[in-house]
Amino acid sequence: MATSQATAAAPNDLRALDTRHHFHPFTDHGALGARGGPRVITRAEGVHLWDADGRRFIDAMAGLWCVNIGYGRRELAAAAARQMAELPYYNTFFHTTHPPAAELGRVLAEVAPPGFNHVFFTNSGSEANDTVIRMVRRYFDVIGKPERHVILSRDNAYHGSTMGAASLGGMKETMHRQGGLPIPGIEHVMEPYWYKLGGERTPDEFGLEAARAVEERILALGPERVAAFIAEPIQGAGGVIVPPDTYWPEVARICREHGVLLVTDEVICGFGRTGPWFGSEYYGLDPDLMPIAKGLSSGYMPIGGVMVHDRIAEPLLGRGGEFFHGFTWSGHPVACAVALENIRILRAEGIVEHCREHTVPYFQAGVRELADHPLVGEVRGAGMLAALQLAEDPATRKRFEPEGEVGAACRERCLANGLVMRSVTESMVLSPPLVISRAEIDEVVEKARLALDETMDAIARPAGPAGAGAPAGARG
Ligand code: PXG
Repeated sequence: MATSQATAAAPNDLRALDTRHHFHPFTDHGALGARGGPRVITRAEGVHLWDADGRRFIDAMAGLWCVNIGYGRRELAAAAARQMAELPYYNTFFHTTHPPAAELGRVLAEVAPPGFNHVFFTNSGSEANDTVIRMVRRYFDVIGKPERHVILSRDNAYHGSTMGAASLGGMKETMHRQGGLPIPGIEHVMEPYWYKLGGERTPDEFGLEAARAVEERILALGPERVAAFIAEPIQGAGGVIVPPDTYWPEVARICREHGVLLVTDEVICGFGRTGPWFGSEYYGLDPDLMPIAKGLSSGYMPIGGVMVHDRIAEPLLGRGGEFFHGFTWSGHPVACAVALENIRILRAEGIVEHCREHTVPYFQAGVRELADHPLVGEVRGAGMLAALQLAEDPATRKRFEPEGEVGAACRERCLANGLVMRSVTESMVLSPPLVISRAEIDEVVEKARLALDETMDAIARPAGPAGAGAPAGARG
């Protein structure tokens, strides 16, 4: 295999270089320096990663919830190379298109639920969600209801990091503390996180209560002012929050009754992550818009988009005139070619269906074996998403204080054992490639148990806090 200049350098030289020049996303650089600089990942194949020191990790996060097809599919590299040689770039403005954008639009309409026949291309999930804000407001202008501009979202939601997407997000204690967020016209309601917020109520009671919080806010604002409600079918970065069964049917009813558009953020849930192709299908939802990204290209190229239902597309395209919105790379030909090849392989090999029927039950049963661990208060999940909720006292759902330390310690124990599993405060989250095998799932579960045991030992040891040696941040 050809060795690039970067991978030829010694790991410590790379760490030093990186420390000198690289401003990382969501990173406390003080903490990064204290641990001696970043991990340097140089190679990946299937569900495994290798670092510059030659250590192997099993990637139970599929990168950042995105490498659905697994690493190392040479066909995707070949598709990119072919497209770069043929037409590396042209734009989709000014009454122009090119074969990869036109074909990807058709293929997306085939895999999406009925009625989703149009896509607006972006380069990321954040841009997709910024597009949602502009598109939803434009839609209500076009249909003569310009007062419907408020968008509802949820506490602790993650919808991206641009000004609009971060405002849609509900990360109040972190993201909204910086830079004057949220922007006006965005409101947040309770998330359906039973373990944390459910108190004495049953999950079903709490699910209804969380749904009715959406209705209460709509009524408080005045339904004639509310444009849309945006939510992930299952919250990912918030900690894999699977809502109680009562939640989604009630939210869908509420949106319908009050004329509020339903936007299901499919950036993580799309492309087989929850079992069916889209998380909306998992819950039988009938959304109006679906932002997508991540699994669209399995992370091999940056690309996202907003899938638009006919009932929204028709007024916007038919009588909306020009929508003053778009990006240089909207429908980038190389990104579209790679996404096309990704979807072609997912379909040709039946990866989504095989995963749903064979891998999901094995994965969900495997992670649920960890429910008996004394550190685990709850195991939740659906499809190829799961979370181990750590708790100081599982019997009473008592959470660790301060929030995040034990999760971060557990994450470090996972990494030390060659497992990539993220922590979101006290939720250890999993989102492996859809192509993971049963033996590899066994490896994940085994390593996760070992990390839990070691975390438990570290807490029990009086000298040294549980989080010692872990980065200070709760994100990891
Ligand atoms: N929506 C959802 C539901 C996401 O999870 C975005 C939008 C934004 O996508 P882009 O492509 O702009 O990043 C995301 C992204 C984490 C983590 O730590 C999660 C994401 C991104 C980075 C880190 O879990 N999700």
